[in-house]
Amino acid sequence: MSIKNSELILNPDGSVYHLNLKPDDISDTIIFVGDQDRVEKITKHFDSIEFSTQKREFKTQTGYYKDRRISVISTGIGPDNIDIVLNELDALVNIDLKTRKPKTELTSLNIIRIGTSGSLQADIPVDSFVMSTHGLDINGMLHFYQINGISNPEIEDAFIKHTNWDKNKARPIIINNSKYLEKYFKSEKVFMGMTGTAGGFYGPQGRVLRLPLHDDQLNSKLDNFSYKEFRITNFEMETSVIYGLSKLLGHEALSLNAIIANRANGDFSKNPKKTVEKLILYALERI
Ligand code: R1P
Repeated sequence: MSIKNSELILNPDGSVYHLNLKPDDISDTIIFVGDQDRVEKITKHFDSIEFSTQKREFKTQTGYYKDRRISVISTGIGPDNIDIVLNELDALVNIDLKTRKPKTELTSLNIIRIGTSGSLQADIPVDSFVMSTHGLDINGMLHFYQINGISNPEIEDAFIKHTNWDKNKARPIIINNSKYLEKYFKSEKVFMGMTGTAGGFYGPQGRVLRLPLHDDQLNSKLDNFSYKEFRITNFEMETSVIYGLSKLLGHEALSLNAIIANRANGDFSKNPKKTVEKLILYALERI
């Protein structure tokens, strides 16, 4: 059965609906950034750029860094955008866009997120790097898929108990990174830990401007959660869904985070651009 036009939407030129991409436009190694202006901060280090496009916040460039063909794509902000980006990238490699049928031989993409994030731990300072060993999903998007078997119920149960998690909120899900990618990017320069992925920037990450929070203790409960060797190191808005959808679709994914704020002691980086640039170079050297 072919996938209907309303479900897999293609533009008149045959590209996928939001990303504006055709299969040949992308590499199987893809760097995700949030900010569309960060795409060129990465590709300025490339030896050549063969393809560029942009639709809305989704900007893509593909080119060569040394002998590696790499695509860089901006995902914008939040789990909802990752749903679009990962499903459309997967369609580019794993669905025949002419017959609109899934391919029998599947391609696995290598996805590396280079993001910014706030540390939740006083000992993980601004301007450091965190590699997400797990994504702690507290935004609920993944519950719309069949997620049995991709998560860590034992750690999730400990987290639910520790935080007295409200049953009206989606059950937290904890998903592992790609161990295959981890070994290329791990070093003494990088902190390792669980990354909380929220579905918003203010209330969902415990920031109060004018609205009171449902649970004003949630951030401190996240700070002091520990289970075996696991603790929650940082907060952002994409990692858990990148990990979750990648596991479901058969792709390898790893999230690297430049720590630009420290929520435990209130610090903010004096030069976040420099920290992001350092993380970009760190990632490119190892890709
Ligand atoms: C919020 O300001 C955004 O910054 C962080 C969050 O995850 C969210 O997307 O990451 P990026 O810098 O990668 O966008």
